[in-house]
Amino acid sequence: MNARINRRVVASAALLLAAVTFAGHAAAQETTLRLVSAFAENGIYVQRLQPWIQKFNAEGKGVLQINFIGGPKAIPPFEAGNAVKTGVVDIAMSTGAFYTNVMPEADFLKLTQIPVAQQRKNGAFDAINKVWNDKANMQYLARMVENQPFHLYINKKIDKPDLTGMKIRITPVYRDFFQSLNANVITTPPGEVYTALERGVVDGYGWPIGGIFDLNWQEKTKFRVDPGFYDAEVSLVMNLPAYKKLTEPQRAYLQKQLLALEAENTFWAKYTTDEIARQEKAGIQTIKFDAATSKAFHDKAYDVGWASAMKQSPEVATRFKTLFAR
Ligand code: 173
Repeated sequence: MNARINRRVVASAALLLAAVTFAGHAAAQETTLRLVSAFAENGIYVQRLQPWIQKFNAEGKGVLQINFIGGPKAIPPFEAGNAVKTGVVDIAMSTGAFYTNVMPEADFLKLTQIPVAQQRKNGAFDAINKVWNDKANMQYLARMVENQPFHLYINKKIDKPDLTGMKIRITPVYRDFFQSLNANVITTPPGEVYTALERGVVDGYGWPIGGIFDLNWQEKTKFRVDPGFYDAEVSLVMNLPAYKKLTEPQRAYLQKQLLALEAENTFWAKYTTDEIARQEKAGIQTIKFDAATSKAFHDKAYDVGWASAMKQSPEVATRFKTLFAR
């Protein structure tokens, strides 16, 4: 009798212990990743990111969570890449041009001419990740902006692609191209563009087709030069050790949400149409060249961009060039 009770007590104690251990284990399995944005919190990119994070956290309870730390007020935009590389944060939403201080190859992603869905199929995505892993200690997670060509916005009228005597705000995206058009260039993060325009420190700036209203630049912008060139790349990048530390279910969950994020990229085509109309309504005039000059302008952007890439990192640029081509 006693022996039987004892056995039962022992059995239920063991069960309880197992349950507690399991619960403890399950709780330990939930990981929270710290995410920063190199772009403004009120801007379109963070606007697109926020609902994704909400869904991510709602569906990822007990598995994986994301804690949005903040934008440029939390971290200077040109430091977000280093913060990911060193593990100060787990994930950044940034663009390669903002972390050329980690590796020059980061800025090559503006040269892709195929959608990210196709990059995943043709090997470009894996090739990018190999470089990001090896040189930046990063996992390249997902590209959340595409179909957003860059443009030159200026306050002085030009009738040919010659920027002699003009000061243009840039990031590494535009440096070689605008210099090849004789511009004087000044690098600033987006947060300094408005003041630079207001004070006449610059006569213009580079930016994608969408988003100039986010920081009120339309107030200080007279002309947009067409055509656009390259494709604005905004992506999520993750500290590689943090990525490797994820369990198999966590990584599968992350991957599922990343692919869902990229599937939303159809948004950008309509956004472009809307932003063009909005710019026109705001009184921004379009400067267009004749067909031959437009083609030469566009071609020159890519020629100069790839020549610069080849100079900075010939082996990687060679590999990327075929994989990024249409
Ligand atoms: O102009 C910029 O600040 C820049 O390089 C960029 C890159 C991607 C998206 C938006 C802006």
